[in-house]
Parts: sequence; C-alpha cells; structure tokens
Amino acid sequence: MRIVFIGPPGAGKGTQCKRLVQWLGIPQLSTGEMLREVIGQGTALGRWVSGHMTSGQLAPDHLVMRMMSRRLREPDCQRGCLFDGFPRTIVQAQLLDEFLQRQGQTLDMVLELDAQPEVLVSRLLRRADIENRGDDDWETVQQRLVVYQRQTAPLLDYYRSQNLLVTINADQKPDEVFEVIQAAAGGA
Ligand code: B4P
Repeated sequence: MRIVFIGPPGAGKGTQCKRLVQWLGIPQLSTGEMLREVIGQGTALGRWVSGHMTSGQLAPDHLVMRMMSRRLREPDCQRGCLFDGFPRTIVQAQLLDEFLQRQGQTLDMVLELDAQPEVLVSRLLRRADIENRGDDDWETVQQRLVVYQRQTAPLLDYYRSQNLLVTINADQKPDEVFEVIQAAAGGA
C-alpha cells in the first residue's frame, strides 16, 4: 500500500505516520527527516538546504526527488510505503507519478490532515521548546503556512481529480486522528 500524507506544518503527518508504520508494517519516508540528515552532515549542501528550511521555504524539487527516488528503490519499499510530507509541490507530484509509473506501481490513497492555523501555530511553538528545531519559531512558522497555501495546497485538487483524496480532521487528539486514519486505510 502507498499512502501520501499532505497537511500544513504541525498537522501531525510525522506523528500519525509513525503510528501507521507499526500497524501496516511498511516504512515511513519523511523528506523532512531526510533533509535534516543532510543538514546534520555539515557539508556545503547541508548549509544550502538549511538556508531554505530556516527561512520557511521548501527545499528544491530536484534535490527532494533525488533523495526520494534513491530511497524508493530500496527493498523494504517494494511492498509499499508512507510518504510523510512528500510531495509538497505539483512538480514533485508529477515526478512521483512518473517514477511510480516506470516501476509499475500506483498510489492507493492521499490523506489530507486538516487543522486550524491557530492550532498548528501553538503545536509548533510547543515543539520548538522541546526539539529546538530551527524552523519552529513564530515568524518562520507563519512563512511556512503561507508556503503551504501557495505551493502545497494546489495538490489537493490534483489528487481529488484522481479520486485519491481523503480529508481527515486533524484538530483532535492524536489517538482520535489515528482511529479515523485506520478506518480510512483499512477500507482502501
Ligand atoms: P516536516 O519535517 O515534514 O515537518 P512538519 O510539516 O513541520 O510537521 P508535521 O506535520 O510532520 O508535524 P508533526 O507530526 O511533527 O517538514 C519540515 C520542513 O522540511 C518543511 O518546512 C520544508 O522546508 C522541508 N521539507 C520537507 N519535505 C519537503 C518536500 N517534499 N519538499 C521540499 N521541502 C520539504 O507534529 C508537530 C507537533 O505537533 C509535534 O510536537 C507533535 O507532537 C504535535 N502534534 C501532532 N499531532 C497532534 C495532535 N493531534 N494533537 C496535539 N499535538 C499534536
């Protein structure tokens, strides 16, 4: 099974994917985590990526797709995977479609995690206190919300037109969100 998670920053994509990994036994592919690993290597590329993330911008499409296609070729992804925060632009979605088509694979479902902006901001500011992430301060979070509306939200129509989109109210407790996701994924 291949499921894409779309949602604004702080909607809980990572939180819910981690739970679903246990339940479905397929890997979680988080482009956010992949990019943070690149940054952690302290190379020139890492510093370049860090500049994008700490200003609330997305990393470049070609770089993200290169990381993702390398990961998708690994054996544990052949049975399926959870796309956590990828694709985030129409270009990434088209590149993913082309990649999957070449492999004779398809997406089963796209889950949109929907929550109110004030809920998202308060979650991310709380996370900033715990994890000290460079992109969770108030100003950067505002910028990330703008970028989500401009660059990622158009994907909802893209996947709606393919009859893949299921919208979940992510404005509930994590356990409650997970129950709804299990019901949706169980029926796919
Ligand atoms: P990500 O790492 O994907 O993170 P995110 O969007 O901030 O958060 P997510 O929705 O996963 O929230 P989480 O579960 O952690 O992206 C970070 C950055 O990487 C992007 O801004 C971008 O620059 C770059 N990037 C990533 N993918 C990219 C791509 N494809 N192309 C280009 N650039 C890319 O939850 C957040 C907090 O809320 C946590 O503290 C959690 O405990 C809490 N929480 C979650 N659900 C909750 C609930 N139901 N109730 C209460 N709290 C909850």
